[in-house]
Amino acid sequence: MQRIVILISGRGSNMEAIAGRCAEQGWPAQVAAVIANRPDAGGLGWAAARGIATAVVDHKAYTSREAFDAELARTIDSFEPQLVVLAGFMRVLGAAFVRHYEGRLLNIHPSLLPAFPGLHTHRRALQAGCKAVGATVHFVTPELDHGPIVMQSVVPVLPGDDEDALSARVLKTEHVIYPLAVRWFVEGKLKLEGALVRQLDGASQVLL
Ligand code: NHR
Ligand code: GAR
Repeated sequence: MQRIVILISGRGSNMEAIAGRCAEQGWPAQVAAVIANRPDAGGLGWAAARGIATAVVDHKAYTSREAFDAELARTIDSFEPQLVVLAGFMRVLGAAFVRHYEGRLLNIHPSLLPAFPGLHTHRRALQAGCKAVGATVHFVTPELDHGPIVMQSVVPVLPGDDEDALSARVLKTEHVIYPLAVRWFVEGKLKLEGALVRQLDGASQVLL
C-alpha cells in the first residue's frame, strides 16, 4: 500500500475528490495524512471526520521560508509518503524542499500552463480575452508552475463569465483530472521523460 500526503490551504475540494476516489476505487494507496499551512483550512475537518491524520504547520509561526519548508518536510516525512500532492496549497516552496520530493510531488494549477502561472489566473485569463481555459496537473519543480505536465482539462469561456463562474467551471474538471493523475502515479503508469510525462497505457492526457 502506497502512502499519499495531501497539502492544503483552504476548503480542500480537490483533496476530497482524491481521497474519495482512492477509497471508492480501491487504489493501491491510502491518504496517510492531510497537512495544512493554515489552522483554519476547511478541509482539515473533512479529513479528520474520515479518520485521516491531520497536521498544521502554520507558516506564520516561522521567521523564514526555509524554516517553514524544513518543518513542513519533517512533518510530511513522518508519514513516509511515496507521493505528496499539493491541492490548493498556497505557499511557494523553496528549491531545497522541492528537490527533496523530486519526481513525487504533484500540483494542480487552475490554468492551461504555461499560460498564467502564479496567482489570479482566472482574472488574468478573462482580461486576456481567452476563449478557452482549464487546469493543469504537473510535477513540481523549483520554478513555479513550470514542471512537467501530467494532464490538462479544457473548458470554454462563455459570454458574461466572471471570475467565480469561470473558476467553478474549471474546478469541476479539476475534480476529474487530479484523481486520475494521482491514480496513474500510484499505479506506476506515469513515466517522466525529461520535461515530458508519458502515460504508459496510452490513455489521453487531456480532458476536453
Ligand atoms: N512551489 C514551487 N517551487 N513550484 C511550484 O510549481 C509550486 C510551488 C508551491 C505552490 C501551487 C501554486 C499554483 O499552482 C504551488 C506550486 C502559491 C503561490 C503564491 O504566490 C503561487 C503559486 C501557487 C501557490 N503564494 C504566496 C506566497 O508568498 C502566498 C499567497 C497566499 O498565501 O494566499 O507564497 O499556482
Ligand atoms: C483550485 O482551483 C486549485 O486549482 C487552486 O486553488 C483551488 C483550490 O481549491 N490552486 C491554486 O490556485 C494554486 N495556486 P480546493 O481547496 O477546493 O481544492
